[in-house]
Amino acid sequence: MLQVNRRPESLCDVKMHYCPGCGHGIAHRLVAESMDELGVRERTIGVAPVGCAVFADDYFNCDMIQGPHGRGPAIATGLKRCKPDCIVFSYQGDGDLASIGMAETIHSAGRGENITVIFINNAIYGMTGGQMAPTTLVGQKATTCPQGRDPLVNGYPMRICELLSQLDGTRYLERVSIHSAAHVIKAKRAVKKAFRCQIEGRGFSLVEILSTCPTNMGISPLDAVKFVSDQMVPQYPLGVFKDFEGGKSDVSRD
Ligand SMILES: Cc1ncc(C[n+]2csc(CCOP(=O)(O)OP(=O)(O)O)c2C)c(N)n1
Ligand code: SF4
Repeated sequence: MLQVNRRPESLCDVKMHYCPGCGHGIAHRLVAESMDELGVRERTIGVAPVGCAVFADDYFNCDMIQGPHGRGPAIATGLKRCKPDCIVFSYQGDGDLASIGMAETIHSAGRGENITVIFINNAIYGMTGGQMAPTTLVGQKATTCPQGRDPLVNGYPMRICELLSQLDGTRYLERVSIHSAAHVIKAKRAVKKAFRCQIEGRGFSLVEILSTCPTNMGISPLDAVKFVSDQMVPQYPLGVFKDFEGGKSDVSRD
């Protein structure tokens, strides 16, 4: 029988611990397929975050290192500078990347490090029980804003791609989503292109993936998908914010 779909070689043959309907598993597959298709698995080093993806080193079949509490891009910077032939990616949630690790995110992007960041924006802190994230929507309930996020008290959600697009060091920034099969296919293209950006030595790349956390959104997996498409996408418009192919940055690493 012809096998049409199979587990990518860059994913270990183990059960993942993610909740039903969680977007992390899909995002992992897209990263793994990209590594396979670009033939870089054996020279790739991934940095795992704090948050639910803390066990990513059990799942990706490449070299991995732990980079807790938002330090991912700093660790990725060190790895890439010491081992320029390696492909280095940091995999981070919105708490990890946009809260605890905002400084590392901005400064690695500003320096134009030739690394790839995979940013999972599920609008909430997953692992620690549903606290408000920098990306939590106005009106969205979280354990630390049980009445819903109020901008007067909690401030406004942060759009990371838009923020980073102001920095000359960034070469490829795209926001994608996984709320439908068609969007997953587009997300895959973006992840692969981000890796290609690094392989070609062009500089900092980041793909923001709008994702689901049904457990802490307190809704079913299907409703979580709807939440992403109906609530998150209007707040976080999908698209390319910086592109090294016809891009806006003038930082040259060629
Ligand atoms: C009570 C508590 N507050 C803060 C932390 C630090 N911390 C570890 S993971 C995390 C949130 C991670 O959320 P996110 O990065 O959005 O990833 P997700 O779990 O949603 O994938 C925080 C704040 C902690 N471990 N415990
Ligand atoms: S808590 Fe949320 S982010 Fe974490 S595994 Fe469950 S669904 Fe995924």
